[in-house]
Amino acid sequence: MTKTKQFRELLQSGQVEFLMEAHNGLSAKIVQETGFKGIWASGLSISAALGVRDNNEASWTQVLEVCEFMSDATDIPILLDGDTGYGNFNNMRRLVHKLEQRGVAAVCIEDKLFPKTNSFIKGEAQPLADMDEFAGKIKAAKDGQTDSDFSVIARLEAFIAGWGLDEMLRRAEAYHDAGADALLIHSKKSTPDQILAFAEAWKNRCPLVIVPTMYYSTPVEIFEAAGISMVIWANHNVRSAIQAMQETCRRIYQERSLTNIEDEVVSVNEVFRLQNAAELADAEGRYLPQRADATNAIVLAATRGDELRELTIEKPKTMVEVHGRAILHRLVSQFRKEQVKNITVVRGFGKEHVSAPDVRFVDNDSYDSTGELFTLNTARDQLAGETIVSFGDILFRRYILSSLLDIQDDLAIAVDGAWTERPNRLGFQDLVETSASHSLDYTTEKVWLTKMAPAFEGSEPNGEWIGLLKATAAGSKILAAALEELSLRDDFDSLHFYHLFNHLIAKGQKIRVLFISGHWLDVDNLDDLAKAQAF
Ligand code: SPV
Ligand code: MG
Repeated sequence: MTKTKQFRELLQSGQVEFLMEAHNGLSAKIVQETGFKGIWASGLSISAALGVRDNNEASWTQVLEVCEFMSDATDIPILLDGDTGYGNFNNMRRLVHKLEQRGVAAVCIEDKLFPKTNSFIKGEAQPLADMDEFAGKIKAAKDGQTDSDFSVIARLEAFIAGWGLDEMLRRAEAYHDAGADALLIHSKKSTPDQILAFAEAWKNRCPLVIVPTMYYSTPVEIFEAAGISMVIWANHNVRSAIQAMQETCRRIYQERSLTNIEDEVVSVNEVFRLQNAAELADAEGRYLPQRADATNAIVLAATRGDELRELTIEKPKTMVEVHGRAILHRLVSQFRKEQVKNITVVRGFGKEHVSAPDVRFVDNDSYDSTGELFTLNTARDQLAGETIVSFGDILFRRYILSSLLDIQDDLAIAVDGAWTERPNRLGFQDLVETSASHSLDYTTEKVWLTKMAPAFEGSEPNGEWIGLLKATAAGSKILAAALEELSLRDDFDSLHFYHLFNHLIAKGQKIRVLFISGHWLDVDNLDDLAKAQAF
């Protein structure tokens, strides 16, 4: 049922109904969760929550924005306290138009002058609107609505301004004739006398709405017996929020600690629940590319790094420090940031000097006489599930790893398309040829590895592999099987990664290429290390 229809049914239900005040999306949601069937978007509360006075200091569009948040957060109807309509009949009909667009079910306007003041501040001193002018405003609002169920309520302020029942009835008649769907009878007395006298005289000719803020001790049965249609609890959420915030602030300020307050405020999980964080998590499952729950990493860190000279006399290059932090530790922390948690490091040279928190170690004790594939093979049983394989001497920007993790092809490698800007390594690079060259003209076409080699003769490579490989769960199985096959070769001890990739390509396996331009380096020698300090 539309919110406008829900509201109309509340007005005409034949029993007393209640609206509870809200002043933002959060409080509106709490009102709805509690079980209330409708919301009073209070001018006093909204202005107070915005930190301004209830004197039309917040512009009407600012109030509208708040209403939109409240409406988006809830399914029950909202009655906006529209003050005096923020201008004349013309402003009023535009307000109605905008409220309908934002899903607000009804508006109430009071017969005072713009800018108004809250009824409980010097009420008698506040001039009333000209009755006919106000009736015209009501008529314009009714004529302007496009949804026939939208409700316009005329609020009478004559009692507040010190007038008697006769003036109230005279005005009520005029506003009723102008088309008001209900009348809000306001009183600032501590007893309900004025309200009850009006209700008796009015004889139920249209629904009556009341705001018992000042005559709060009156039992609801009295209103029921008087035939009141709707009671508004007008400001009690903002008042209770103020009290809670004052107390919490005072305690934290005085105690300089959160210890004692923690049990007295809601948990952050309650905040997330009210924000419906669960729905977003659900939607992420439907709309975002899915990463495996747990990704493994194998870091190949067996080699010494002879060219780093005195820095690797005892420890291998993976433990050489860049800005006071071992390369391995940098790698491990980057993996953790991307939720790659199960990390295996293959050690070799200086293994007793290789350490990192919460990682598993396996050792290639014949590191001196074996190559990359042998080292990887040492950790072959870790090639299960989604896995990153990384050299232990590289540094790279975080996006490179996260982009690689987003790729869902079985095998993917990061390739530097700007490789010619790197120093020549005389045959120690992993140069690649790809199905298309690196281009800044991003297309959706995927690029695949066609060959990897330390040197190219007669053709130009398209880039250099940076030493990062990602395998999906299926890709890990493919890698493990290929390693097993290659391990049967006599020359397995001397094989490199390019042998593995070319072997896979020859078997028809596709290996996806993620092109990057720089933003990484490997640390092979002292020059590299100097560059790494500036990385
Ligand atoms: C409000 O809640 O802003 C009202 C009701 O207009 S009262 O404060 O009682 O005037
Ligand atoms: Mg108000």
